[in-house]
Parts: sequence; structure tokens; C-alpha cells
Amino acid sequence: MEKTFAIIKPDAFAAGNAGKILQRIYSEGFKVIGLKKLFLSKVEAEGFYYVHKDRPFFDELTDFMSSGPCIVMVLEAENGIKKWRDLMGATNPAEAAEGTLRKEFGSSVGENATHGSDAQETAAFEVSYFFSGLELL
Ligand code: 3AN
Repeated sequence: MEKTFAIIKPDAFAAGNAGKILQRIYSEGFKVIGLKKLFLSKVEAEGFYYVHKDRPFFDELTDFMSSGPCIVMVLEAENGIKKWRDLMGATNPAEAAEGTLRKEFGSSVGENATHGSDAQETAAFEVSYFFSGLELL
């Protein structure tokens, strides 16, 4: 079993799609180990996306992620990191495969409904950024 970190981003939360996305998470066989609703500040979003600080879209990305509430989660499944990225689909919803979350709920490369860790090291950082051990029992 492998843990990954996931976000239902502010666009999907505001559109009322959090329930549908959670339903997919359960029906695809993930265990939800941790879950909470947060309204990130700009500084908190910048800390989370620190690796992207030199990218041209950093300001847009952190403005968006601090524009409204989101849901942060720790998910677990066999090959959880890849399994969750497969379920999300490509970063750009226009290029995402049919049946993926970003295809169904995303509207642009920035407002793409969900986030998922891309490797074990990033998953470890991202889980610990939002959750304490006690919240993951
Ligand atoms: P992914 O989330 O699929 O791993 P990355 O790591 O390329 O994608 O990008 C990190 C985040 O930055 C993505 N979740 C995406 O929403 C956002 N992003 C990527 N490219 C752009 C862009 N050109 N304009 C605005 N936001 C972007």
C-alpha cells in the first residue's frame, strides 16, 4: 500500500463537485486516511508550491489556490501515487482522457479541479505540510 496527497481544488469545491470527486475516490478503491477542509492563505499556498516558485505561473497558481476553500486528503491504495494521478488525468483538462477527474471537472490548466503528488518524496513533504501523525491514525 502507498499513500499519496490529494487536493480538491477551490474551483471544484466552489462548483459543488467535492462530493462527486469523493465518490470516485471511494469507488476506485482508495482508502481515505486523512481529510479536511481548509481555506489557504497566499503564504500557505506559496509554501506548498515552493518548488514552482520560479515558474511564470507561480503567482497565478498561488492566487487561485488561496481564492477559496479546498479539501486536502491523504489517500492510500496499491501504487497510490500513480493510481491517483491516472484518475486525475493530464494537467490540462483539454488533454485529459475521458473518464478522468480533470476531464470531467477541470476547466483550464490552472483550474484543474484536483492535485496529486508526483513521487514518494513529494508525497512525504505534502502530507507533512498539512497533516500531523495524529490526524492520520
Ligand atoms: P501536475 O499538478 O499535473 O503535477 P505541474 O506540476 O506541471 O502539474 O503544475 C503544478 C500546478 O501548477 C498544476 N496543478 C497546475 O494547476 C498549475 N499550472 C501548471 N501550468 C500552469 C499554467 N501554465 N498556468 C497556470 N497554472 C499552471
